[in-house]
Amino acid sequence: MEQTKTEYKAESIQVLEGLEPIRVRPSMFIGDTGERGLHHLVHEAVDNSIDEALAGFCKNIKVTIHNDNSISVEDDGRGIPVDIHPKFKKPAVELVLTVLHSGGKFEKKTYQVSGGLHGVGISCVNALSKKFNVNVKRDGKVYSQDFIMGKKLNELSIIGEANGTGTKVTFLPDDQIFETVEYRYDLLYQRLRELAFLNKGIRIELKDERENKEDVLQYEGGIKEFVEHLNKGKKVINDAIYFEKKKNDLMIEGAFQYNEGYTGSLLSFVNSINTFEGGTHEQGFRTALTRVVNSYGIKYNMLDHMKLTGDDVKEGLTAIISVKISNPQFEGQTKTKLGNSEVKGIVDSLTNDALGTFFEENPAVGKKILFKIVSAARAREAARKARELTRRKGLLDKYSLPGKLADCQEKDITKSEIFIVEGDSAGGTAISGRDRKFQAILPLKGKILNVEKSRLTKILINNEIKTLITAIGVGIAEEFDIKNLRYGKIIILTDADVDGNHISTLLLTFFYRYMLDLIKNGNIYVAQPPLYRVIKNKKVIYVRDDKKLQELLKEIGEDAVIQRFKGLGEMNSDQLWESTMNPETRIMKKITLEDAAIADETFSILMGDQVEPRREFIQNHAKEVKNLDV
Ligand code: 0RA
Repeated sequence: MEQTKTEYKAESIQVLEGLEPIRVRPSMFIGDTGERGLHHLVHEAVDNSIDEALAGFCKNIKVTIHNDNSISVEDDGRGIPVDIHPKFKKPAVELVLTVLHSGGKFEKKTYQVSGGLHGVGISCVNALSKKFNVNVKRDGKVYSQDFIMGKKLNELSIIGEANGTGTKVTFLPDDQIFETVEYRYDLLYQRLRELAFLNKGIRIELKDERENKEDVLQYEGGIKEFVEHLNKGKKVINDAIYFEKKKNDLMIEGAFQYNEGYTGSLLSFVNSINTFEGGTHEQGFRTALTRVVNSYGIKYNMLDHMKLTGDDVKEGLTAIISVKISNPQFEGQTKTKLGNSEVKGIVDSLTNDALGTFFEENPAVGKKILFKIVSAARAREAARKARELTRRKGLLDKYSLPGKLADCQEKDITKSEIFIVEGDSAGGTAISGRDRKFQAILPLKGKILNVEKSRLTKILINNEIKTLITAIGVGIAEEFDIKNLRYGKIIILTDADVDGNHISTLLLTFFYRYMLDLIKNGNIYVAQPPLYRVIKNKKVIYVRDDKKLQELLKEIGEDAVIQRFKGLGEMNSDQLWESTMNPETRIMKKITLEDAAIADETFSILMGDQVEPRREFIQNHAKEVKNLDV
């Protein structure tokens, strides 16, 4: 007995050497092997250069997407050391690239980007690449070494003379590992711009050789410019306020600006990582800001015995806080919540000092901001009364489920789902196509209210929104309670065209602004209805977009019969079921906080009050939005 057990053990245990574990379980290191993971490789490489820049040795970073979807990341830092490591008898650069987590051993960096998602090291990029080359300029020489799937192909050698210093890595992601190996300019642009905002002065060049496109990202104003950028589509109340403070190991920068809108957004970062789930730094900032405006309001007799709450302060506020600390503890579902308890008090006191001083020195600005917050407080009181009235009339509770809702039989929310469908006719198709055991359908008429432009009082009288709130069951704003959720999956189903996109953006913005916990909890999905139905030899294949259609036709031949759906309305109920609703065969996009935040930003620009940013956005994205009809 004992004998068998031992034998079994010995045979089944594999010793994973070097970078092998990364190739065996890539998702453990880079999150997933889809588009997100693919782009993560670039971020991983860029983070190393950013660290070098934060240490004060590098100013320029260049990211290039080559024709074959390989990537180069080049910087003008000191260059990864090439001298022979005394213990391992190999050049340091080779160790950095072939040993997991070896980078930090050479030098203790102050604010190293290391944490939840990032910081797994450049060796990870090497392990997941079909080809990898490193080029180091140091001591007047150019050194080079190549790798394949994380294993060295040759020894480090000198290939020429160098002017200056720096590091360049070039890698081709392994198509055996990744589901897609095609890079998206817009995704890289988004993150690199964020990094450029967060690390003022650093110049990041992004270049796409596939289509001769390039951008230079450099912001001397740092997060102050970031806030101004986020407020671009909005009427602002004050010039962006910026502060920067240091205490012990912690450095904090904050920037904020009020606009005339009714929603607010606070973005927070720790060592350049977006802490979507918040944490102690956010708590410290909120507490301090609320305290400062309350005491300012009391001092200048502006409060009328009211107490301003965090929600009042947030209305119309666009704020960014960025902290850099040496030992971040990341928590939460997606490891994007800062846990360090000591940070709350430090950020609170630093923010308190900085803002207290600002408000005293700039009384005119202070008063303008106070007026805005006091009016938010009054509106909140009015909304509370309106909500109470609506509730007394029973309009938002489950006894008045909307007539349009085709409910399901299932009460267990781990099994039930609701489709929010654009338009009555598509709604009808979905009702006949669904499995009524666990699928509920709620047809919405046309576009829902733009929540960006209205206060809660007005939002609550809008019929489509009332219907939505009642059907989902969780309530809104202060009354939100996820315990009352009626369906585990809330699925947005709209046409696969620009109007449909617009409607899902409106819905996502609503969820982002008023039912954020549903997004955090992973309850929100976007269905992916097909644009084409292709039949070949009696086999039916549904295709989501033109690109996929071209790929498919290449594969199966041009002679297939192709049906194009102009909208959901053109599908019959069986087709809708098999292509979009059947859990066995459908593909859905699960919405993350990151998606929602991007939707929110795009939305502010597209739906905001000002014309100029909208025009600029449409020009910049002309290719992606060529059918846009706003
Ligand atoms: C360790 C030590 C030194 C530089 C670096 C790492 C370094 C790594 C990367 C990765 C991408 N770009 C980089 N630039 C620098 C400093 C060695 C010295 O003292 O010169």
